[in-house]
Amino acid sequence: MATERTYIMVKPDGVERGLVGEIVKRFENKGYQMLALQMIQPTKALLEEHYTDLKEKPFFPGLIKYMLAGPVVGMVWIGKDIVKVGRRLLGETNPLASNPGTIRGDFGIDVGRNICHGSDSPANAEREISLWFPNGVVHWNRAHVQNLIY
Ligand code: 3AN
Repeated sequence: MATERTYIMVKPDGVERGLVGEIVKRFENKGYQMLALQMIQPTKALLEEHYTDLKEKPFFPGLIKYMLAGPVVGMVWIGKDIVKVGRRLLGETNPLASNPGTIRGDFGIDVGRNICHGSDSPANAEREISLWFPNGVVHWNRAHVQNLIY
């Protein structure tokens, strides 16, 4: 079991449908801690770098077009095994193959509109965090907040 960081991103369809709060809630309810959050209109260059492993896929141009359709909400989360468990919370790439109870299983029907992104390995998580948060991410300790009794 490893304490890791991951990059979770609500895609333009998820933002447009008002699912940001729902997705944040699921990660918070699970017990994970948010380190950073931003709404950003990504550039084509940023998306092409983010999805560099997929650039030979036939759906790549459509994927970039979809991701450019509006702002995304990107987040950094931290916690035990969060890369693997986070992807379980998201569901399968294809929402039709995703179990009810997962984000994609509960809210999606189309692989080309699958609501959210989650890093697929700890190494890719760190790559994506550097890409989307080039100024770095501030870490905070939950105990500090919990101890603020006045
Ligand atoms: P995941 O997002 O579950 O890690 P990847 O990395 O294989 O899945 O694919 C990245 C994104 O590319 C998906 N979230 C989806 O938006 C899109 N995508 C993947 N496979 C297809 C496909 N067969 N047709 C259309 N879009 C796809």
